[in-house]
Amino acid sequence: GRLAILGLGYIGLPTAVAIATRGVDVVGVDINPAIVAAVSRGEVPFTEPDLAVAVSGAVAMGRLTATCELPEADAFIIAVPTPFNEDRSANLSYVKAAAEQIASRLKVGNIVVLESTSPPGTTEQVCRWISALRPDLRMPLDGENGADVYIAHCPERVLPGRIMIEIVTNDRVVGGLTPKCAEKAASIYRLFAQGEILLTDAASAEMAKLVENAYRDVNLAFANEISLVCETLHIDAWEVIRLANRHPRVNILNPGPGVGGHCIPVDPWFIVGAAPEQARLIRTAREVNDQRPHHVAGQVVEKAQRFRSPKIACLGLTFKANVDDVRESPAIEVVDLIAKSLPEVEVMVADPYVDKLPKELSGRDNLRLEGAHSAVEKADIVVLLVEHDPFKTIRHTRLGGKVVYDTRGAWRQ
Ligand code: SAJ
Repeated sequence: GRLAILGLGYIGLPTAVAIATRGVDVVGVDINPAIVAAVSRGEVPFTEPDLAVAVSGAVAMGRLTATCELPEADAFIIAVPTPFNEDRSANLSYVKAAAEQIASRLKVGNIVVLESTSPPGTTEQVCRWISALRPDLRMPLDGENGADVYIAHCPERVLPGRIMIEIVTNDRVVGGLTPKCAEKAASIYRLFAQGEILLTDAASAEMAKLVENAYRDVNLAFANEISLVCETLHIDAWEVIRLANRHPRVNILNPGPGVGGHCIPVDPWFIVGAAPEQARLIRTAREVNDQRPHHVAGQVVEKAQRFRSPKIACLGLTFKANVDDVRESPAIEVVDLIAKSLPEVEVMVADPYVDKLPKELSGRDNLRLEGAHSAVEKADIVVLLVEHDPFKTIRHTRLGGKVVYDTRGAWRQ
């Protein structure tokens, strides 16, 4: 059989490899010719531990190919982005385009799986988009007299930095438009998933994924709020959290400069959008977390007032530790706010995973990239924004006599 995956990003490519290494012919499809060219050469256009070797192996074995043109296949997996619009509603244009491409290739017996994180009802919408273009096919929602194709939602839930492990070991939720659809889609995940496969309906699967990320967001907001409260009361939040976490049923996360990444700052809004009156806590958590970069930047600006012409070193730009992903990174927002508020001040940024200033920062001429050690050496104020492993050893040797603002608690003890 042949399986096509639409979208060769952080989810699509690892999934393609996982399935290809189980002896299935996998075609990866992407609208970006540069990504298609890279994958065809056996290369990965981004960094994720163990992915590169897996891709080059699957391509060398002839099991994984890449193209811009969707071919016919037995099963299709949609793994395209679902960003949000200005008004925070979900932008489903990539999903719609994928569904329409699939419609043009669909044959009786095919399976279509939506993996992209989506608002409740999107899997049904995918069915309607396909149905509109293919009135000749009986769709799963058409009633009891059997369907020609099977449509389901199976949300990805892998953690960046651990994708190659989690894609195999995580439990998977598979929600079908009908029970038969869920069964059919599950057969794909049984190929490579070692975790349990949990069958449900499509809307429950959609909602479960959103709830997972909203749960984490609310918990992060709680930690960030504790940090804010403690700061106001001149109490050490890290010490408080360390102590509270010794309670058997308390597990508070680490406060930080904000919540980034492509999922957690976005997905809770899909819940708020679906039930705005009811989702009050979820909305507030988003607002608390979105406020963090402003608060952190404000603290740095305040510390800078103590100096006549301070030099500031900001360590870390990515959205979290030990990854090279700068999407929705609170660290970038903090750096931008500092550089904007202090146009006369020299701001040095260091990140071992970033070799050129992200475009959001390229317009600020008081900003420059610098090696971590020399930035720290020259700086009066050192701000730790991301707890990359190489930064953890800096404190012992180089921080004496400087104003240090450790937003991650990585230099404590
Ligand atoms: N962060 C903190 N303090 C902490 C932990 C994290 O400030 O104690 C920050 C990180 O620095 C980062 C943000 O939170 O800015 C999110 O990082 P993360 O590691 O919690 O999550 P992601 O965005 O890498 O991946 C999440 C995961 N979801 C959950 O843990 C519920 C992952 O399983 C999902 O697959 C992924 O979102 C996704 O794609 O939806």
